Amino acid sequence: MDAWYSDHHQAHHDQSELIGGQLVAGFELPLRAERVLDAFLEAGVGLVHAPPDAGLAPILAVHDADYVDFLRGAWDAWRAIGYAHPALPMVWHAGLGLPTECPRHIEGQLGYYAMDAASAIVAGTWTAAYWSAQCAIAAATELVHGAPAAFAICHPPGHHATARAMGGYCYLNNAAIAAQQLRALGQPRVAVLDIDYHHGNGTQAIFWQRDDVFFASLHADPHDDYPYFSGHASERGAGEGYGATLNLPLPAGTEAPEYLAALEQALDAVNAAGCTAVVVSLGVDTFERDPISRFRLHEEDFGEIGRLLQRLPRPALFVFEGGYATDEVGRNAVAVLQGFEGG
Ligand code: Q9C
Ligand code: ZN
Repeated sequence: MDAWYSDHHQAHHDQSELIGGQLVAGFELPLRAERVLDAFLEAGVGLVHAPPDAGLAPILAVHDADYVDFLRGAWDAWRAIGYAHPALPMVWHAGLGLPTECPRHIEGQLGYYAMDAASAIVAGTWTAAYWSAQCAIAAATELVHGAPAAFAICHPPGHHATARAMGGYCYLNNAAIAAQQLRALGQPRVAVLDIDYHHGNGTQAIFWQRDDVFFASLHADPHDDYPYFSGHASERGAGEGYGATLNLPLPAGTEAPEYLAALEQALDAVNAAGCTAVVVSLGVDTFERDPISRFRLHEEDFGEIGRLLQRLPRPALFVFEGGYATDEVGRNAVAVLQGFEGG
């Protein structure tokens, strides 16, 4: 399979992150995508293309226009009041129990459009997020033209971003944009299978009330891990979308046998849902030495995951999400693709 990668992703760098109350250099580095690109080329999986510019329309098919305007202008507004460090939200309206309006001040807007303080905005964030989404859009478009599989080497990642909020290192939901693009180009029912360590809350929320996109996710039990407020097994979707969401939370310390059994359950559900195309949110932060996660998958388990994914419908689009063990992230992500292709 071929991959899509844009050098513009490097513009999103030097974000800060609050860990245990301390502002530290973030885990979410451009180096991660570079390692994935290197491993993809080294393994000879396929060609790598730079995405063409498909414009804002496929992004606006998923995200609200006011949120997109905020993302585009946030850094300049932050700079204009004299701040030079990465922009982080510090005030939220959650729990106030009153209706609200979008603030005019950038500090208020940051909280209005964020679910957490894990997604700093720096000078190049919009450029990088835009081109990350373009990688997913280009790969989805390629699938519609007949390729059985493709890989979008997205950075920054996307699956925590909702239609109108950033969070969890994510700004634009690349997987959701790709799934919507597949729908727009004629696929009647699309699945999103999310195998990142963290629940894909953004993707779930975007398709929560829809029956035409089936969402299945394996992730850390949200009672104990980020994003905390979604990903419980009881969440099944609503309205038309009731039954088109499947959550399989797993405990801290989960190893390959339990993980692969849950993956088989998700694959059964995707196949039973009669989907004609699939987007895989490919996070490899399930790795035993991932610095922010608590599953215990070994290097060789990623190939096995890929082999199990052969049961997915075609075409299949892999969208890179999390994975923070920088020495192994490339090999682990590419091992899934190689397993999928029968290697
Ligand atoms: N103690 C993705 O993998 N903070 N995002 C976690 C851990 C946010 C992860 C704190 C993690 C976001 C795409
Ligand atoms: Zn993750």
